[in-house]
Amino acid sequence: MILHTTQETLSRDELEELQLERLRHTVERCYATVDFYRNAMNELGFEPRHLKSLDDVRHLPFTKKEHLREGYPFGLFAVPSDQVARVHASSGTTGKPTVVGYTRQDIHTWAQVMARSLVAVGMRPGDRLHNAFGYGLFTGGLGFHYGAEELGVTVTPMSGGQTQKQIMLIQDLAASAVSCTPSYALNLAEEAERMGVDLRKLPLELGIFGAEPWTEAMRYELESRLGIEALDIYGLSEVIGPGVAAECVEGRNGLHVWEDHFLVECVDTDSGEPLPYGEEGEIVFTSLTKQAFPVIRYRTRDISRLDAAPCRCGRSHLRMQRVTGRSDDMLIIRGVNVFPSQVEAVLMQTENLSPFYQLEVSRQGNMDSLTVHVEGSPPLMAQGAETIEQVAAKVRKDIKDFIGISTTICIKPVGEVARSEGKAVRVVDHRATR
Ligand code: DLL
Repeated sequence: MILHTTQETLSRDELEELQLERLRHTVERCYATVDFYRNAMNELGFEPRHLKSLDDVRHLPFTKKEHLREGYPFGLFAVPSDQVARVHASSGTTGKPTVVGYTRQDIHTWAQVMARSLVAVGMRPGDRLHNAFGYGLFTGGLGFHYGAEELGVTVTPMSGGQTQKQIMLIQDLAASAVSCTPSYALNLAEEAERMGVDLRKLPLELGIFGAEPWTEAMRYELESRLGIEALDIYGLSEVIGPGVAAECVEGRNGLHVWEDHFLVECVDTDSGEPLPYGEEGEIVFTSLTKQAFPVIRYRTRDISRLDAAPCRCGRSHLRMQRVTGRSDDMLIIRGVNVFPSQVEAVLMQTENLSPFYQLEVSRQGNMDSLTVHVEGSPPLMAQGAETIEQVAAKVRKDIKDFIGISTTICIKPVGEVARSEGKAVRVVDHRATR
């Protein structure tokens, strides 16, 4: 069986030649058809003919979320409306969502990169996927659905919610893989335990998780509680949806970016200057084959690193390391930068805590304060206040030692931290509402 497509194993030279040809085409189309891109290029004195090599990408303007908002709803579309076969939208935390569009060809491209991602994480035709990503405006559900069908996988279009029913169907339909956010996977594990269903004894072998940051420690927690191998998949609606990059089961160390479709850069968050491989910065994508909604140098705000080292799977495409967090989720607590995932890593290494947590930020006077709400295991809660306080003191000390901030740790009984059905809300920031 062919395990990966020939585009995944092109030599660097072949790949870059293909990328340059596709980049030229994309830039020309954007210049010719989208006012925003033409104006932005004109402002920098850049014309499509100036694009001589891939390195010239750094002379192109960045596209930011606010530009997409200003263009709401169709301002950045590059095809007439009768060629748009579908739209999706990403939920903005405030105001209008961002609308993205696909031609029929784009939907085909998306299905292909998703099918490729599913192969990378270890799925094969004939497998059975229980897809618990939300169907609708969110790209998760339909992205996985089309990719699974493209590959020849049987898909259960479950969507989110109805957790008990999900457990029943995973069991009865003998799912071999489940896809959802890592936080919802935890929710599934907990519900199964409550229902007396041992997921580890079922045919379920693989979890494909993404759409939110998660840690290595969370991977091991999910693997042991569900009896699966848990792999990471990445994407964003502005670029296509899920399937921009995926981990491979052979390497389990970074996500291969499908570079024949998405040109990736890692830039300094403040200066926007490209960074060498290995350095942490903001990931930026330029779409190379999209028709309806091409993006040029889209600033994802996702923080990661690019890795050009060969992977044992044989794919030649660069890997991006697990996303640590979004630059806009980064909390600055009394001058120290903190990502929720750093707190997660400390919580997950502490015995007797359950992995459900939420961070609450508030301001007293001029001082920011961070309270970590986390659930204790039932045995811990049964031991009484003194023992609970000892665990809280240890977590407080570990966070101070590893991250450098003082926190208040609030250990609660099981069920008192909100459960997620999609992307978990990790931070409640009361400062933002002032
Ligand atoms: O979350 C697409 C997706 C669906 C990806 C299902 C993976 C699985 P958006 O709603 O537009 O699209 O949100 C995109 O989610 O910029 C990241 O901040 C975050 N994100 C996505 N995948 C990962 C991941 C979908 N594997 C935003 N690790 C992105 C960390 C992720 N963060």
